[in-house]
Amino acid sequence: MASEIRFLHHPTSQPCRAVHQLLLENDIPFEDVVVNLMDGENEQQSFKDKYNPTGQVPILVDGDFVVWESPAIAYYLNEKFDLPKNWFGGTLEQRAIIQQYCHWHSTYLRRGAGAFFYTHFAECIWGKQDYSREIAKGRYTLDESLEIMEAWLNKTAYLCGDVISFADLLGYHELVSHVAGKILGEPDWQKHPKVKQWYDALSERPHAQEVSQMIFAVGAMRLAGDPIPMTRKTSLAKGTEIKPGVPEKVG
Ligand SMILES: N[C@@H](CCC(=O)N[C@@H](CS)C(=O)NCC(=O)O)C(=O)O
Repeated sequence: MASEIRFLHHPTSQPCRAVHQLLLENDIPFEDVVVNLMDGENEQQSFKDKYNPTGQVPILVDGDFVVWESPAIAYYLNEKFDLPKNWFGGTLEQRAIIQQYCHWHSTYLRRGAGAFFYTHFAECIWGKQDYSREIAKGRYTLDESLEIMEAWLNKTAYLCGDVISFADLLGYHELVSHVAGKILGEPDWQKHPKVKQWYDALSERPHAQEVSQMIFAVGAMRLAGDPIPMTRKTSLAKGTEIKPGVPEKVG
């Protein structure tokens, strides 16, 4: 019997949660491997050599085969386990639109993660300083993304049509972090009612809450003013930095 696939992830990570939910919703058996992003396990050269040169999660290991980047992992699962057609599209057009979303997601909505990262994690890593420019940049990208999502959701119930696809899990879990960290709230929902309706529907899906437990706990800790025990130097959202300059404290 083939050995189980291994899913390397961290529950605070948006793309990890999207893949995690796909695995659970489809009853795919897997070994659950949490990578300790908090102390930089993923920054060890041995980790990068073995799994992913970027040091990021999620990562999927299937025997000798390793794949990273959440849409690529989800696509691999879709093909390997012959998942229902809704996840990656049943027609050429649906497949193209879902791919379109995945590319848009990583260059637009994902970059908005800076608003959450710099509000809640940066101080724990680099100490108190002015992160307002980074937060503003993330916030701007997030607002633009919400506008685009609202327009899509005005036409169809889900981001890529009338059935749920992997695009929805990606988009949903990106917003979950912002909700947990109170970056997004009532004024945003009022401006984007279709996004809110979609977000609420996604929240009702099996496993949506289960995979989001830790990010809500982390959001609550930060809002209570508690520091997160995180010492590593790299960003949770690489590429969101306005300038790579890191204060001396990092040492
Ligand atoms: N484009 C990647 C993004 C992955 C990503 O941003 N992973 C973050 C967690 S949310 C990470 O592993 N960060 C660790 C680090 O940068 O040190 C995907 O979709 O899989």
